[in-house]
Amino acid sequence: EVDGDKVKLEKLWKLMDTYEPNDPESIQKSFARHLEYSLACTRFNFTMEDAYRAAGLVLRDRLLESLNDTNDYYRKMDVKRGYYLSAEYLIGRHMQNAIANLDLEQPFKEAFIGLGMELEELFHEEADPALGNGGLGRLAACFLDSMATLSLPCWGYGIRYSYGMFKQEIQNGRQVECPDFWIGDGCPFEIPRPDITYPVRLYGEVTHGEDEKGNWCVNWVGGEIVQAMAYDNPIPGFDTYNTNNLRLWRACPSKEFDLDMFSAAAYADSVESRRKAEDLSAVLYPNDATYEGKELRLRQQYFFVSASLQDLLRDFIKRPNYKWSELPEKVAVQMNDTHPTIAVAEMMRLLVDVMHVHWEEAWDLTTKCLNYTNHTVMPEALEKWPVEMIERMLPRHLQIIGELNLRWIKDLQKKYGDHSPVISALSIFEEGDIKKIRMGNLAIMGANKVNGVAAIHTEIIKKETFPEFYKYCCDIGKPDKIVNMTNGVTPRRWVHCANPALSAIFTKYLGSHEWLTDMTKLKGMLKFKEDSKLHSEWMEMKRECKAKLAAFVKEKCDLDIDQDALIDIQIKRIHEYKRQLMNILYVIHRYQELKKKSPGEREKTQKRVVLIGGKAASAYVNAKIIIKLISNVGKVINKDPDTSKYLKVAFVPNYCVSAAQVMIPASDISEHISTAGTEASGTSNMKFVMNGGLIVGTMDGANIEIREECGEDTMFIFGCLEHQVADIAAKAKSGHYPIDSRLQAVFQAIRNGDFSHGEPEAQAEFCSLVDRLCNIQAAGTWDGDKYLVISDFPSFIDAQARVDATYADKAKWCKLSIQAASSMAKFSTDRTIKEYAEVIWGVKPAVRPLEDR
Ligand code: 73E
Repeated sequence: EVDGDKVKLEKLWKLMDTYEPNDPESIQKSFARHLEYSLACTRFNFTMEDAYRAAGLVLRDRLLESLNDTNDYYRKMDVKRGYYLSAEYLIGRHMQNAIANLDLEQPFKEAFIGLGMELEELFHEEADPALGNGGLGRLAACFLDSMATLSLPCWGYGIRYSYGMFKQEIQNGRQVECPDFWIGDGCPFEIPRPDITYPVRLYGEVTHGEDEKGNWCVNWVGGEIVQAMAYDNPIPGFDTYNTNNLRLWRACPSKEFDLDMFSAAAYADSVESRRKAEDLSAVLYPNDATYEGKELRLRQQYFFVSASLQDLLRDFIKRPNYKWSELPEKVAVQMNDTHPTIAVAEMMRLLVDVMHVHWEEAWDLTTKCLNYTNHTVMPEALEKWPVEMIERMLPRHLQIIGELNLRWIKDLQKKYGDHSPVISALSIFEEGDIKKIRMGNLAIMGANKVNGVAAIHTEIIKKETFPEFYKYCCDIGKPDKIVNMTNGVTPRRWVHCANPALSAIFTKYLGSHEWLTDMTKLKGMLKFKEDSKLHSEWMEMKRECKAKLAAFVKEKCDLDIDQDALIDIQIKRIHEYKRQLMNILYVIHRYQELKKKSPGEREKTQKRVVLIGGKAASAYVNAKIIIKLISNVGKVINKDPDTSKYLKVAFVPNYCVSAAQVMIPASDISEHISTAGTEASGTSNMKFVMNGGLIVGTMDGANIEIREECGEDTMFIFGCLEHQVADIAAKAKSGHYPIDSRLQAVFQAIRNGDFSHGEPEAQAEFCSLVDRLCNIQAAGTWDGDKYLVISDFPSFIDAQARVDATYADKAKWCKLSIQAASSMAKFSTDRTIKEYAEVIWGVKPAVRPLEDR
């Protein structure tokens, strides 16, 4: 810090006694200044990208004022802080959202119109930061928006990957992954903080010694040290002066040079090893809901967890006269899935080894501060790291985990007897050829609260994923250690920004935009649900969205779509459990039915455009074949003159947040059709309904709760229920698994090569998909139709028929659309985050008043 006696702080202070003015002319001036002085362009010669960047800097100035003053306010009020630890944030583009949340829409629009520029054009210049895979990462981003909007003193911590989620290109119907260097020439919304760095050690060994006071202590020494450097991303709240922070860590070489190395011939090696440190935060692993035991991934996890905990503890001890016993009154940490759960051991290490807190007290503090969210019950996603790997990379943490487990097992033995089977299920260590550490068990043990992300999911966690834990919690009188926190989405991005026409309707009919921070206000729309004036405005809104979608599909797929058709969309990661395969099999069935009809009969059928989009993990063979099948089916159907007027299907490449913002508002129907009990929640289902789309869905994840809120008539439900799955699978194993004749006809067409375009490879792949579904008994183990596509297919056809019948009555459809969209209050992340803050974190709003600077 500068010397306050010498430097004229008061004078400096007075120079900035006001905030940057927000009238259109000041915005224009600020824009011109940034063009010239920040970007070194001239005011007469710049590109659209320069204009975007300069506009971004205009916003950044305002964000910084608010971020700094919010931080000062939180510090002054000495409030309890919440910290969200997530390996992923799928934030999407900043600019439009920042303008809306800073309440600058009007002046910005005027300012840029005055300069002859459309804001929309600027928005398109921005790269879409995709530092996440799918729902889990997007949820984290929506959470940040709600934390800021609710004026909660909460920060996000994560990794600043240089390469985000890959860009998906489709070449000859197949996915090709291209690197996404989203940073390009720099992101104007982030603030690099070279002054905020922490060392993170990896590998090395543990030795014992004495500290300065002669006390016995543990030292973790050697190995390599990487520096974590902070990049801050201001997160403005809507209708509040609070701006929170998303702090992302970038790996940099350590600051100290090994001078011996530099003087020797090893100079080049030394530089190379420093350069390698940067690999740590280079790339996001593109796996969603699956897990690979890759060493670099564990390094990434430890890297960001260690830096984040060091940062938040440093902030805690900056407070005058801090006491460790106060930590749980000042700090709550949320671990987003198992990815950051090494935090349990790292918190212990920092408290015990670095801060010299006694083990028992450190454990008490750790288990009071940390919380864990589980996002999936798919066994392949529950992380387990080989003990050998942890021992090499984090030797001290292995000791800590070993000690924690020892104490834990002793406690369990006292309760359940020495040889109870419960003990091996609850142990952090999994025995076997390769001994492993179960991160889920470590997380639950170290957490104050554990939560699922939808009602059905939380019940499955209790009964199936972690039944022994739940029983233990009940036995010690704490059944509410496991709680439900149903997911949500932010209405600011997903209604107001994505669908301005709908936002305007809500505001007009409700008389204010209060619904944007209190979605229960939307209930006020229900009294207009049969109002013919609203109907025509609502349909006009849909037409507008469909026109934007049509332009988008033309650009991305070179396909013309009929804007009067029913728009049917399935966009999400490609995964067998999400059953995109069932969707495309149905499209083939629909095509076959159309072909059977006379031209006159065809005239009477409902026109449909089916759009499917999503990325497949690069090593996920079946998911990639499904993409190819969808593309190929599209090629056949779209150019068939008998049917193309009535049915079109396309695979939309590179599904991402900005694509979602165009596609979701335009849908009539969207598909959320996972096998019951497999999709923890789903969140796009919520976005579609908020935009007036209806859902074809299974009784899975949040679909169940959406239906409860909106009414059974607004959802086209089909398929078996979660409790029926085991029975159907058991019957299938014993050979009873009938295939509907309509599905057999679809299989036959695929086997005939109707969609293979004479490509032998595709033909073999498509047959492999079909064979696998039909293979109900493979070598005694059931590896056939694991996700019950065959079993659910007939009721899926019925559901689609109900869709067509309902859509035929336009007024009825419109009424259901209004009814559903107006009943979605529960699915705002404002509600979700309020629950986290109240039930889990104990963090209260700290509303920053607007004072002169
Ligand atoms: O059902 C979604 C859920 O809506 C679930 O599959 C997803 O999380 C969403 C938000 O709660 C999810 N993603 C992952 N696990 N569950 C995951 C796992 C490993 C790597 C990346 C993502």
